[in-house]
Amino acid sequence: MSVVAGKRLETVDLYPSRIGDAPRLAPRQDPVVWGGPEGPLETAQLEFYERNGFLQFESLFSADELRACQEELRRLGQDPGMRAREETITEADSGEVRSIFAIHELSPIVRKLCEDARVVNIARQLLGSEVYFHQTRINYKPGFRGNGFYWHSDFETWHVEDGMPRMRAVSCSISLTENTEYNGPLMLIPGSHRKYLSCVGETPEDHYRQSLKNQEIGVPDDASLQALFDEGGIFVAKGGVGSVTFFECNVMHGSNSNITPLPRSNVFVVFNSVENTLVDPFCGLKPRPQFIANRRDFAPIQAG
Ligand code: 6CS
Ligand code: FE
Repeated sequence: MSVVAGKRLETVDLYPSRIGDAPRLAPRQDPVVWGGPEGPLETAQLEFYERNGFLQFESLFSADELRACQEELRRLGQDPGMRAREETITEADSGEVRSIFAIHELSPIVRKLCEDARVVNIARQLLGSEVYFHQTRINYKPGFRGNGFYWHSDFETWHVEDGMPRMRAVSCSISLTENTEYNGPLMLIPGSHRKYLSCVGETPEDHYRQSLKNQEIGVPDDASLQALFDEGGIFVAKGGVGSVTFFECNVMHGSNSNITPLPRSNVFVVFNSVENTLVDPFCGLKPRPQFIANRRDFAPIQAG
């Protein structure tokens, strides 16, 4: 339920999920590319993103530029004070640091990267508006015992648990380490963003305490995943330090665990359109904490 100018308006739920007793794949009801030719992306890139739901840039940043961020990643990962904070999520089994959320609030060095014009301007063009941070995080995926992330659509979670109304957000993954075929790179199903999978299974209270370590609710059933895979296959977002992958909020993605000695550590920045700010969660539960879903600061990012 959202309230506008004192009137209680029912916010229509265009993307219900976790309420039925059977999964359902339905066409998305939103554009994929909201903007036009104004911006850094060429027509061919916009068409590729429209069709596939992602765009990869081999070296949007140089390795030299990311040295300070890599050092910050090491410092934060080893800082006992950081470990104790609610923004830090640890691996269920090894206890190693898995993610640090709201990283743009906790590290001016990483914030500068998140606000870099090279990524903000691409997000503005894809979303057709000014943008703000919905969520930022570092996913460490440490070597030897870095757990994976099961297949999911981010939008399904952000809609149901955070109250994100429409599919008008984009994630940007910036590689701080080599992302190889063997150390748990991001995997995407091309074209899966064009269908919305309504999942089965009720959202538990404080679901994030479990889902950020190992998501089991709001994930695709085997038959739906098979159908999406049969249609689009799997793209593996391999890349060196400084490679960047933009992926649409509803694209089905996941990543395997990492048993190699090589960490796969990326900064993830989620840009949301300022026209798509959060309303009450559609699951009817209390909103997730601010460090996971920004529902306070919708000021447009001033790109650096
Ligand atoms: O729930 C979320 O917002 C987080 N969960 C996953 C698996 N991807 C997006 C985000 O990090
Ligand atoms: Fe995700």
